Amino acid sequence: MYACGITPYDAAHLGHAFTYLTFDLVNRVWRDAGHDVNYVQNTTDIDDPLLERAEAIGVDWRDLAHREIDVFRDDMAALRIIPPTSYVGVVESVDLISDLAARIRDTGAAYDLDGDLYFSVAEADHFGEIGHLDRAAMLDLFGQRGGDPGRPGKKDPLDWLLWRAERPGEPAWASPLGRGRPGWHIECSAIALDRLGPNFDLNGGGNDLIFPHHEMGAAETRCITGGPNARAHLHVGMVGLDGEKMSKSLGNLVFVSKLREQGVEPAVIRLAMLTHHYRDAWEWTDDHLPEAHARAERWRAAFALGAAPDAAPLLAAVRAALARDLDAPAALAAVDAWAQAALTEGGTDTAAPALARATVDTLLGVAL
Ligand code: 5CA
Ligand code: ZN
Repeated sequence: MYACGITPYDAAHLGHAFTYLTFDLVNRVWRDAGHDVNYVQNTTDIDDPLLERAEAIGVDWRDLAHREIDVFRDDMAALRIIPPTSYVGVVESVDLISDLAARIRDTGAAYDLDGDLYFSVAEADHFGEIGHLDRAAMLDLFGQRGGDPGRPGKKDPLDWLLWRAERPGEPAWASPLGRGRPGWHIECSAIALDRLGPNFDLNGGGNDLIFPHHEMGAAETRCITGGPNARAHLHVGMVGLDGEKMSKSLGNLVFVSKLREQGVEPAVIRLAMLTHHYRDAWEWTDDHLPEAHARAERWRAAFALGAAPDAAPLLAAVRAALARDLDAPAALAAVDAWAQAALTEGGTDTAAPALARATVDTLLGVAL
């Protein structure tokens, strides 16, 4: 599977954490089913927002990226998110990416605009297969999410950048397309195709990436392979704060690293996020942490008992809940019910507390 990774210009917030928690649940479910999971995640270590932030704070863009990548990986480890098999940066993949852009150009699906290379949406068969949006919605989102619908000279406002020719003061790399740097979508198409091949099992990220990122990425891959890039897509609901999507550009953020600094146990942060189904949009509120803390304490008390009710049905219930479209809230409810019974009615199974703890640890990633 492939999950779109961070653009490392600011620390990981709870929205990012929720997205990677979701992919972690997929990873755990697949591993539990006996699969060998090849999980690839990119890092957008060169892009406009990174360059803009680096310039604004007077830091070299490479140093900013390295610093934020370190914080992100440390936060993910603390949250017990199993690392991807490979993290792949854009900077280290420029050859791969420019090669794919050149192959697309050679099919005739892309054109030159003042030295920049654009994918012509008119050449994209099946365009709309990922997001199923109408043209007005596409235009609107393209303008909001890094696209350039208004650039003069394009054949269609929805045509998108594959390769950006060198500009004064911007980093650039030599390529068959001349010196420059990659557009956004092509980085994920190229890295996924190289590491996972065509039609891999699962592609995804937050649902803010459905359009344009995953739509345009799928079109790039289809242009070369003639088929879909992935068998399925998974898109995670947006985490919000105070009525808005939590986003680096809006600045309404709750950082995982800040919560950790304040002494919040990572397992409690993870439990708080698990109370939401991955598809749903939800808001971070102040009651999340005390509720998750109370749940962690109840579960801990039950795991510490010398005997409890049989936990084999609990293991089966957690597996079944996750198998039903990763229903984490239902999995928590099953553990709650077992813990409640263990604490109030007791039980005679001396192996049960350890089995329940291992279930929660292994399948939900919550170590208590
Ligand atoms: N580097 C690109 C993907 S190639 C990017 O979108 N980076 S990001 O740093 O903006 O986001 C990293 C991941 O977190 C993406 O999968 C994105 O969809 C997800 N994400 C961003 N904000 C939120 C949010 N508020 N709630 C849930 N997921 C989010
Ligand atoms: Zn991506």
